[in-house]
Amino acid sequence: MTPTITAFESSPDRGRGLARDMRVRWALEEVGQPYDVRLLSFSEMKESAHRNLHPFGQIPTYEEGDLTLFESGAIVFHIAERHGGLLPEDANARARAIAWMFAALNTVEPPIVDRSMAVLLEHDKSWHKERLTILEDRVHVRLGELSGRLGDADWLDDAFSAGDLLMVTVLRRLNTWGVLEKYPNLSAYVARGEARPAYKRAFDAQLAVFTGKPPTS
Ligand SMILES: N[C@@H](CCC(=O)N[C@@H](CS)C(=O)NCC(=O)O)C(=O)O
Repeated sequence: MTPTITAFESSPDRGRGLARDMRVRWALEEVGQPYDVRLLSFSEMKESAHRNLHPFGQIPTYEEGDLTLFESGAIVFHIAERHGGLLPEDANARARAIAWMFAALNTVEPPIVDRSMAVLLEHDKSWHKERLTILEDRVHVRLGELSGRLGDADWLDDAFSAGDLLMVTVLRRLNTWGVLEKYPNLSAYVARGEARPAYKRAFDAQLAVFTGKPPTS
């Protein structure tokens, strides 16, 4: 059965891979599962038809037969469980890859999102500069720790996994700040993720929504 995901009809980044349907698209491309996309306007996301699928009125969602999921991490995990290629077979390696999925979403993404939200929504406040310094310091702490752990490895725990997929998409949220350049191994890590054919197909498909041109790959 072909799953259907939801995505922005009109995205703040104009389809440059930051909206969280990108994670789901990438996971589906990695496992070779075709999918359909239903595009939603901001107002449609808040209507009851969509809230029945997503209690918080957001994207992405995932529908497959009588299963409906929300939360990009849960959706990527579901895809990784149902198909080979995104989680190792070995039980301990699999558990570690899942730990990295949680780390990406629970430990690394929150300070990055806090900083982006401050830039977007609080730039006119008198305390903005002071708060931004605090938030940026928190991001640097996490990046330093992650960089130290990755070292010169290609991926976080041996082979590429759903943990890397989520971590790369989380780190890409820093693109507009340019801070990743200070962590050459993390920049190279993100570039390795972006170089994967499945990533490129997912990126092209998301971008095509905004350019109106069909994906090239
Ligand atoms: N934790 C959720 C976050 C979902 C989320 O923030 N989605 C954004 C797009 S990337 C959204 O729908 N924003 C519009 C809104 O919240 O009204 C996930 O990972 O799926």
